[in-house]
Amino acid sequence: MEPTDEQAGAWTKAFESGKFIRKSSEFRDFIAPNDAFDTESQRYHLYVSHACPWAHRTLITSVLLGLDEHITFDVVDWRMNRNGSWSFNPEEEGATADTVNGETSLEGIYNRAFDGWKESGRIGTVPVLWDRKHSTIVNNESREIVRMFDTLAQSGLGNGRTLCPDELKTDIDQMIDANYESVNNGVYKSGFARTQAAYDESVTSLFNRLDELEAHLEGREWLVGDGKGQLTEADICLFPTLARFDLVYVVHFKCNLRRIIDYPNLQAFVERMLNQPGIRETCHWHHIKAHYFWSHESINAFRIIPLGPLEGAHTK
Ligand SMILES: N[C@@H](CCC(=O)N[C@@H](CS)C(=O)NCC(=O)O)C(=O)O
Repeated sequence: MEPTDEQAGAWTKAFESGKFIRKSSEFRDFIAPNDAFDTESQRYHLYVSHACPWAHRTLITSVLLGLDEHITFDVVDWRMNRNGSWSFNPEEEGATADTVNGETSLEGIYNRAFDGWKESGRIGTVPVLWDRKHSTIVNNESREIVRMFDTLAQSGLGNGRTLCPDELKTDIDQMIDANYESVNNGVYKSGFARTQAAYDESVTSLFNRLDELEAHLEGREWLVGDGKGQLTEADICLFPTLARFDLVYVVHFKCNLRRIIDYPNLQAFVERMLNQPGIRETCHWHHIKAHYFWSHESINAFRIIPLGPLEGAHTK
């Protein structure tokens, strides 16, 4: 997807002001019954990094919807190379080979789906949802992959559960939107800010939103729904960021006004999520911690990985 002139202008302004700008995802097809990307078992394959909060959303969704037997996945090495690319390294604990296409790097997957990808200077991100049938990428935007997994589950492949009931869809989307810029992307904007003003702005809005969420979760278990709420996509989209917060973002991205452990309701939310069957197994703390501190030389030149913290989601 090429940016419009208007977007390009806005990006230039944001770049000059020292702000971190996330590029939009390129592949935006959807799985739908009887469509080009039909709902079929064992047809789709995920490429993920266990370090990546966006990819983590898709694995959690697959587990909660009981899609594990229907969607296969491979895991890249936690080391992201200097140019921002991912590779496959089955020698690394918790990582795998590319079992579908036999590529050694994620770039190879993007190149298969998009002729001239390598020459385009783009960098392939995780997660990637691959279609074995058409040998192409269906989608590389986590929020949309999460939503289309619900479609797969509704077609009878999953355990009968939905994480996006029709009556809650508007509230779920509003909650995901409200957390995206301030929290999910907010930690990155804080960490990669190149001016004091850009950093101050991101950290302030990040913690304002965390304060709001702390208040919102008073007497509730989940973000959306009546009473104590019910587990939905809104929780899945927030959790990976909160789970990485004390372990990585507080130090590495300088998000240090408070820790999640200092927010009783947010900490209880993280623990509640970790206690859902199968979710703890999706949290690979070594991949998470080592990835960030090792990969971002621009903000951690000597790649020193801190020893702590002693307490946090990773110890629960
Ligand atoms: N909007 C995408 C963002 C995905 C993303 O940025 N993934 C990161 C890992 S956390 C990545 O692969 N980055 C590679 C790079 O930017 O070089 C989504 O939500 O799926």
